[in-house]
Amino acid sequence: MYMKKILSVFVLLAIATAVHAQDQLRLNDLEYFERQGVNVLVFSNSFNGGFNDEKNSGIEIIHHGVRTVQGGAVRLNNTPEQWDLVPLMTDRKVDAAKGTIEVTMRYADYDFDSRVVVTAKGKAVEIAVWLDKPVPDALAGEAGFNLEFLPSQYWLKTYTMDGRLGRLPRYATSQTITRPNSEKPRQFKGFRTYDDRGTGRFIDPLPIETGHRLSLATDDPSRLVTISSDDAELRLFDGRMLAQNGWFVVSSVLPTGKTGKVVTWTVEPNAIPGWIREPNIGFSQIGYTPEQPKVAVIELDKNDPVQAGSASLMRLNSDGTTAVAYTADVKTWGPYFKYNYVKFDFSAVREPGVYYIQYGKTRTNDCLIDEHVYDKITDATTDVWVPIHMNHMYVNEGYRTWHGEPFKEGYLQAPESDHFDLHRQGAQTDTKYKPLELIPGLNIGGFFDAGDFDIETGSNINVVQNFIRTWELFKPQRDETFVSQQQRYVDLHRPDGVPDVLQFIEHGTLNLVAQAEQIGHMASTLSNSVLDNYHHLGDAGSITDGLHYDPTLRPYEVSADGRRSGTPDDMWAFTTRNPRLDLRAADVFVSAARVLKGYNDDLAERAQRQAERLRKEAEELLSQRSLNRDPQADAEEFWLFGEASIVHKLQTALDSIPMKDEAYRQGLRPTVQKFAEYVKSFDKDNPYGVPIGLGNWAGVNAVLNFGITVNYAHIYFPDIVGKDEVYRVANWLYGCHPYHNYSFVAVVGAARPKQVFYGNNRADFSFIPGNVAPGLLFRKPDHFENFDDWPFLWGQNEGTIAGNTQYIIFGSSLKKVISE
Ligand SMILES: [Ca+2]
Ligand SMILES: [Ca+2]
Ligand SMILES: [Ca+2]
Repeated sequence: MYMKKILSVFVLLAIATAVHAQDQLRLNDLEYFERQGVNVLVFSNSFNGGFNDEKNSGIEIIHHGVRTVQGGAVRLNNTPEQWDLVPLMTDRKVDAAKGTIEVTMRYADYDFDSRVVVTAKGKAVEIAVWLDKPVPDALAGEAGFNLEFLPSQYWLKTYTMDGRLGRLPRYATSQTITRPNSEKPRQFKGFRTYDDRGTGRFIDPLPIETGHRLSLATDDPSRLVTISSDDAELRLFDGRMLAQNGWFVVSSVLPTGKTGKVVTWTVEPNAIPGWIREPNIGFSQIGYTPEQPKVAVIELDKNDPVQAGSASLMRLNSDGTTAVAYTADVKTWGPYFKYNYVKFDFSAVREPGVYYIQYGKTRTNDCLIDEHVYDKITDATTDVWVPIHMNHMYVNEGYRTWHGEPFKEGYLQAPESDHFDLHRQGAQTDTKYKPLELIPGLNIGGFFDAGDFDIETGSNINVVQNFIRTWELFKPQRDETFVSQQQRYVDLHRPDGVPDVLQFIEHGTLNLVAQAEQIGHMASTLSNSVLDNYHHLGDAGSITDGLHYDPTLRPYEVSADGRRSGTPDDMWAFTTRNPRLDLRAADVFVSAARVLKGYNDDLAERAQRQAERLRKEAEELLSQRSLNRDPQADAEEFWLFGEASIVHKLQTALDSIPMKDEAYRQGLRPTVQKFAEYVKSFDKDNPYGVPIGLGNWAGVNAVLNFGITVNYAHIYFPDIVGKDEVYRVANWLYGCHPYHNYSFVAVVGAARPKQVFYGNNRADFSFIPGNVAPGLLFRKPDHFENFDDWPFLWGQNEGTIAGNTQYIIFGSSLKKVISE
């Protein structure tokens, strides 16, 4: 009896130890710390995005499937903004035996180096900051170790600091002080994110709480994180006091005059015992036509065993009853990055009706099977998103003004300068204008680039091309928009007798032709001159004061006649000549002249004249300069045409078919055959059957290009690329993708479109109808993400004018295939 008791205690201890071991954070083969429900990443993603602090870097925590914590690094601000300096990671060492990751960071502007060593300690990680040299004097009291928490996952949740209770605020309402600008650490390239209104002082948020032991989300086990430090004070800040895209920040100032291990934190993210992520049943939210293949892709936690035979399609009858329409075994596709995938094929169901999918305990929202489900997929984009992005117009919708008329004072010649939106003005302006001289006539036509309000000339050329293509291929007569160039007024949902696409072509061409006429060639961009209005959120009509900048006046002073001000807010035209851009403009002018003839003959003639002049001059310049490649043009084209070249080349060939003979079409057959194999290859590449991008900007443009080419390959070669293939991209866009199953197109996807997008109204946690999100952003080494409660990450949620007009072509071509 005695022996037996000892034995069972021993066994119990052994079991306890085994369970305990499973609870530990361990450094895995992918070089991050892992336990069930918790991933701690240490600079798997470093601060090297295109736009400074993209809130995607440093020490990050993926907590029960959601990346809720990032920005863990030595930073120079309590609540870093996008253009505050970010550290360059100069070294990263992973020691599997010791269970540590060590990262070396450098701020070259301050010759300041630091190291962060992260070590697994049971359920927690220890984060230690090491300095070989003391903090530079200029950063004393400023540099600290920070960790940032996603507001939308933490607001309204409770916290404790040294036992004191609090609740994290839904909206930023903490307190600030101001300090002299001389004390502000330098921002990116010396730009300033703020307009100090002549005070010479910047805003510094005060902490909400300070102490040594902080538990965040004590009321939510899935978000609970405890941080403690004996050697440093923890300060909790609200980054939204300075910028709407700020996060909650926990920060400890690095001590001055010290070297060695200067700050030590213990960070313990809670793990719900035995947590398994709920299955994500990917399906098309807009539904399915009766004849099309219908396959749901179910994304499963790697610890979630496949439930054989448990997927059903349920039918919601009009008498309020529910019935099983179809049941089948799911088929295993296998692992793809961190999850496991199975498929549920319910193509056999063809009866029109309202259905939902049930897998185990998980059920989806409902969707339709009906032959008309695709009928309206482009309407929100053409009727709402595009007109709202018309620049230099007042845009009204019902009772609401989307924006007043922007940039009434026009555009100034940019002086030699660097820029915050990846542009540059060289020493040569290549124009007759002096730096900061008004270039007349540019404030007409054109489309806002994206979530910002500049005119990217390359993108605007794409937009006009996309609309011309839409017009010539589909001749859409849809008229839901009133456009008056004379009144500079746009009214949504008010037909005016002119097809809207024609008016959009005219609007884009007006700005491009004005550039050619006034500047003599194409500007690379018409953009903000100061960073503090580049990040403007709200009415585009109030970005600038509408008054001409007059440097003889003091800042904020207005001239007696009320027409000029001393506020340097006027937009700039970046005019360094790029003959390749001029050639692209010349091409689009020729097409625009063709389309606009008979509608706006004057503009058609001007476009034709500029096309001929630009082409002649550009060709001369290119031969004179014997340019090989303009690196800037290369960079631009990377953004615009980042898709696989096979798609681009084939699309160009397919577009020529209507102008060529039958022999040409037959000659393309082997290429289309190869393309058909390429299309099928995605069934093996990933569970969703489309090209999935892994870049820092999610891949919807490449997916749309792929989709357009599949559609046209089917239209011209239905025997090689079958009709079933055209639904791949639609399924992906409208909900069959990783992370969640919401439609990436705002308001399209009848039951569950995404709810927040990165548009110019993002601060309202809203969307502009018809916007297309970039989609699934890949975070190294194995995480896909698309936030639907936090709009501010452009790489996953920002619609662009070029991408959204490309969507119109995709949607129009899909409708054409389906209707035939
Ligand atoms: Ca831009
Ligand atoms: Ca119209
Ligand atoms: Ca102004």
